[in-house]
Amino acid sequence: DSNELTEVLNYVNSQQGKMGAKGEYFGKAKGKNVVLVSLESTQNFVINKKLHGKEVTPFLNDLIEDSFYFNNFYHNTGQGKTSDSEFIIDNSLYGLPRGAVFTTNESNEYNATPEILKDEGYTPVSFHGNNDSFWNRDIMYKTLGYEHFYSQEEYNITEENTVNYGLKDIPFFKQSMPMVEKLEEPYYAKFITMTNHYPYLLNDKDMKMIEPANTGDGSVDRYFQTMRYQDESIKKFFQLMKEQGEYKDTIFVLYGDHYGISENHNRAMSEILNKEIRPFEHIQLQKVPLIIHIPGMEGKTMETVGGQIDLKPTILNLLGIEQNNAVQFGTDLFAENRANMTILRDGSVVTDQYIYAAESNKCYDKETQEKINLKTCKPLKEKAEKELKYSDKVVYGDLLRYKDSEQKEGTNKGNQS
Ligand code: GP9
Ligand code: MN
Repeated sequence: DSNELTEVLNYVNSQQGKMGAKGEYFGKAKGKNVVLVSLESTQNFVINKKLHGKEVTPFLNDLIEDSFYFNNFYHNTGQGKTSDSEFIIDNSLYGLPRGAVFTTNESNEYNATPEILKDEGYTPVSFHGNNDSFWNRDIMYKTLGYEHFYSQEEYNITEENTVNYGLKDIPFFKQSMPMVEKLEEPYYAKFITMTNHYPYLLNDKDMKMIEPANTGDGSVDRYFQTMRYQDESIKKFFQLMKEQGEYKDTIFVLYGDHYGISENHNRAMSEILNKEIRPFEHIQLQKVPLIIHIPGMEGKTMETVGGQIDLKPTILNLLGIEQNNAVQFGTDLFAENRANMTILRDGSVVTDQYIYAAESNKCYDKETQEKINLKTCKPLKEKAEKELKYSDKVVYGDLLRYKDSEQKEGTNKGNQS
């Protein structure tokens, strides 16, 4: 009931930086288009990685130089994979401990970024070359406030331009451009890539721009090829955005949606990384890249520890949209007083100093990378349990329906003061 909502709000309010924390970039991208690019299965270890003497992500490596690049950024997803990342990013709530919130709680009341931005005059849309009902997106997107979903039916799909789940990334971006042209500005447009998806297939020889790795584990070996292909597609997308005159009025938020290489491939991964994969490394492998590119702004590597949960307040703050009394678990990644940490869906925690690995119940010192007394991680473990429980309460109890319209007004229109 509404008392439960108050309890959650009190918790969120009591946590460092959780609510209302603002970074120095507040309002710096006011009125700009927002382009989100979901990088399928893209883990951070590929950034600046060389294989056979060649960069795996040459375009992203260059882009990072002119962007805010967060090198301690984690996915917070669970079983809902891509759909969890979408949910977390738009709501600053966690996905569920089991299943996908996109399919189990699609009629809840939310206060998602697309809905908030629509009230600010934005056009919120999503682009993806798979059928619209995958992950229940057709239903959930309406709930979250997307105005339109450009899915499979709106693309020209042939046998030649598809692989695995659907349209390949290069034709995906190319065919999206005329649809982007028609969007009323400013827009909030999400592009969900797909080619770098397990089991990492490319049917066209020309698209294999790098030799596979040679661990003998086929999916790990091919991962670098589909990753290299994805990088090329992003490069082409940026070129097209420039050619079409969209680029300079737009901020770009590129992020990895979740891990691509599971624990089943630890043997091959230890070969790739040249070290044993202990729980410490396993957690570090949950890092995904976050690149925030604002044309005309200088690049900077950001060390702050964060996750997808932080993107909603980060984006809204860049746009100068104030959040009052928002039920959200993330903090503006640019805020100096934010708690330097993130919580993974399995209850693991990463801070600037420690890693708590929930599955194995182990505590590590980040600097020495050595296991330390579990007691040190106990407060982190407890905080994670509490926070995940509160988030789950919001979703299972559909608590946002108790947020009265007055409160909602305050959330949405706070920048008018
Ligand atoms: C499917 C694509 C992949 O449309 O988003 O989903 P995933 O399996 O990564 O959750
Ligand atoms: Mn995915």
